[in-house]
Amino acid sequence: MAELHSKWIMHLDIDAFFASVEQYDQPEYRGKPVVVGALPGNRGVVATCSYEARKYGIRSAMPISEAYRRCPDAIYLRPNMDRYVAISQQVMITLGDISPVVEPASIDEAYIDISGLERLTGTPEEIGRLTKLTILEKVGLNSSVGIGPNRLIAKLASEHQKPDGLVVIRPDQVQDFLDPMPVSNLRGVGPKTHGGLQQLDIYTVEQLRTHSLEQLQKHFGSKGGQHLYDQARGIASDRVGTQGGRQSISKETTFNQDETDPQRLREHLRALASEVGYIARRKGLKGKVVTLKIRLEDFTTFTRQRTIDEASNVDGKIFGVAWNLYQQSGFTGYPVRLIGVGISEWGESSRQDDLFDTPDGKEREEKLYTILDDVVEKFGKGKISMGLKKKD
Ligand code: TTP
Ligand code: MG
Repeated sequence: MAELHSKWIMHLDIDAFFASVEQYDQPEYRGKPVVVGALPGNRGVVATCSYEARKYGIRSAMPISEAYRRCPDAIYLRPNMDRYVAISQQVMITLGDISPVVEPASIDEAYIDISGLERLTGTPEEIGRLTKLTILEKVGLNSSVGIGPNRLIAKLASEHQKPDGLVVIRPDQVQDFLDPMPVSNLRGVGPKTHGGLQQLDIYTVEQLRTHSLEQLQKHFGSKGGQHLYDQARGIASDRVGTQGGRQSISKETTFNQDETDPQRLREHLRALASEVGYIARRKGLKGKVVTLKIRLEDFTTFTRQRTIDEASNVDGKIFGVAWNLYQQSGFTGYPVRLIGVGISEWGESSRQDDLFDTPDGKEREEKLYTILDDVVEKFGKGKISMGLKKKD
């Protein structure tokens, strides 16, 4: 009977998203190294690249000059964000045909609750296969799918066999799946936490598991320690749906002319942090995660996040972390089109995620579009299309 109540969460992520769209639109690019981002000879970075280009060691956020040094013969393209946003919507709507409970997590990834679909559709493996095939047939893109008892396992499973992966982890396989993984695969393990773990000689999840909750909390704070402790045991949320209430508070500035002066960026960040702090205080919210957002002149967008020891809505604290993230971002000196700062993961709010209960038909579509709006907002479609028109 227990089986009846167990949850199956699926995570889907499109392979080399921007580059795959380009290869789909231009068949002559297929099977070749394609790099989307800045053009060689300019200052800027790689947004993403095809798997053929990854063989040369090219990666997201790498300076374009370095990518060019590694593979001068690659096809270098500027991003076409309007097209990617349109395709993203197609992906999300197609996923809505598989299950009514779809939560877009970024422009090319989503969590899907597939619990209870076994009777209709088949085993989790069959649902995963069908999903990949449907996305390929309807949207034309390859994806990687992970399925597991919760969000963490689903996400790690989809990352496990990229590209074109399909990995299903049953509850009794979770520990064997996690144990050999480097701790850097876990959520919230940025450079700081990673350094702290290395100092404790913790490199794998199995090693992490030998440390008590108290030990981990001593080193990584009460929340951070708990999060590591839980993840090492495969404990995570299995909720999928729209989030109840606000997920984050953020403010951003778009410059008329790309900004490179660190002092001016610093002043902007300080002002933005103050606005964020002000709104948060009015709402009675404190965030545990500070996010810095940077958009470069080619519209590629990068975020850097840090979890802070104690949830905060203090301007100076938010600014301090954001500025630090900027200094360590690798983007100092690059022309910046937009800079933003936000806080999320509320530390002092009892508001819980509100699962939407399998709505159907029009209502379901409306909810999907509402979620999509959030995705679009995150990637700033309005500004992107205006900017592209101006430039092209
Ligand atoms: P990802 O899913 O992280 O990367 P990807 O789809 O290109 O490759 P894969 O999933 O196979 O590893 O990101 C989705 C898209 O978002 C990516 O195609 C380009 C864009 N992007 C940025 O603009 N900035 C970034 O820092 C990253 C990582 C991606
Ligand atoms: Mg992807």
